[in-house]
Amino acid sequence: MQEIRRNLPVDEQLAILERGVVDLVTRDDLRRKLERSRETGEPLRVKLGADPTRPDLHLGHAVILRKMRQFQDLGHKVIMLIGDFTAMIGDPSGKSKTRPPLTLEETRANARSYLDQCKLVLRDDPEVLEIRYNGEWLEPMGYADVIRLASRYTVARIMERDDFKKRFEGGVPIAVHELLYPLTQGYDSVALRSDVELGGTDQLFNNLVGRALQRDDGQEPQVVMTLPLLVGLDGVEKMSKSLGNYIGLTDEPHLMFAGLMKVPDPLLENYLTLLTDLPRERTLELLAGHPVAAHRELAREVVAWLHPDADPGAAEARFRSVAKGGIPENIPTVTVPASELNPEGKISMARLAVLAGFEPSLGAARKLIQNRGLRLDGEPYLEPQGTLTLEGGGAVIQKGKDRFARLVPGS
Ligand code: TYR
Repeated sequence: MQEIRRNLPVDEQLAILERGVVDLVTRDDLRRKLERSRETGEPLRVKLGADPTRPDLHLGHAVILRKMRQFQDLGHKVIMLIGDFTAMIGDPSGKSKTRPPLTLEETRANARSYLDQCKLVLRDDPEVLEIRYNGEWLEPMGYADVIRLASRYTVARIMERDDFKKRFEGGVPIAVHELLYPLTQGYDSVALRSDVELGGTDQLFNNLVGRALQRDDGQEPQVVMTLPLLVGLDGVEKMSKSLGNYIGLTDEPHLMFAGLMKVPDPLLENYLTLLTDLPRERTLELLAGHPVAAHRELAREVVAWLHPDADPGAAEARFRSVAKGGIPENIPTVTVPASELNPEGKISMARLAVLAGFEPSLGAARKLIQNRGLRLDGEPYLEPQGTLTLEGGGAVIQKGKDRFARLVPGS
């Protein structure tokens, strides 16, 4: 792992930190804080908050985590703030309706998986990583404290926020606790004395509230830095698990490679800037050349970054053989017990797809076949009710482009 480079000249730090950034409030404040940190040797405290409302991260999250990592690489301290308390309120940012609340157990389990995945990108070193939970200061607050917090901001300013305005004007209910969310997030910055807060562009409003509350509290206001929301593989919507247009942070190397080869051409520049360290000149050179070469370099860079221990050529080799219609080596083997066979020694293809873990139920498996999503030994398989006799060598079934299983008869 690269050494931490502390106390670089401020201009060099700014050049690294400003890459890919959308909003920076304000650049002068950041410069001043970096200058002071160089004089005192005191690192900046850089906050990123996350409500553990879902367990899996994707490349969209990686964009912001990379920025956190850049701060760490320069010797600054990043604070991963887990919003175990705020997750119960639910951030209304960008939402058109009230979110259902989560239980404490759900948020705890999500938080564990979340932190494990963050460490794929961040340095797991207490000198540059602090992990905190906002329940620590929010849970003990009493009613009087909450009223005092609420008195520090006006309804007019809260209603300046676009999503609240739209809901209000459209007659869609806004519960009062949702109005408190930005204040709560801002109060976290007061509690943590953060120097910088990072977030996606959807967090600009919330993070500016933090600036105001810190100022009100006599602290120096935090710098607010936002990064673009990565557009997903559909080329339209922001990357999100629920829209299915995502590449997971823990996807296997060959799946990640295949996903990155599918990035729509107009998004290449964005992905190359936000997810690799390639110098600007190299990015421009790639964009001027053939898009397949640009995709390949993007895929190589990202796979090498997130799977540093994997064989760098293997993901690509597997991707190529699958792209040519081949069947890769090293696919999982599933043994089909004799008890699964009917009296004629046959088994339904739908059942095989379930045994291979492609689908959760027979109904879903039949639908997969109906939608032409299943292949048998490389050929499309089109009979939802079809059956098969498993010979000694077994059969290879395939879902979509990249999922395979070899099925062999058991005893
Ligand atoms: N509101 C942020 C989000 O939904 C998460 C967050 C929570 C950020 C608390 C900061 C904070 O103090 O992504």
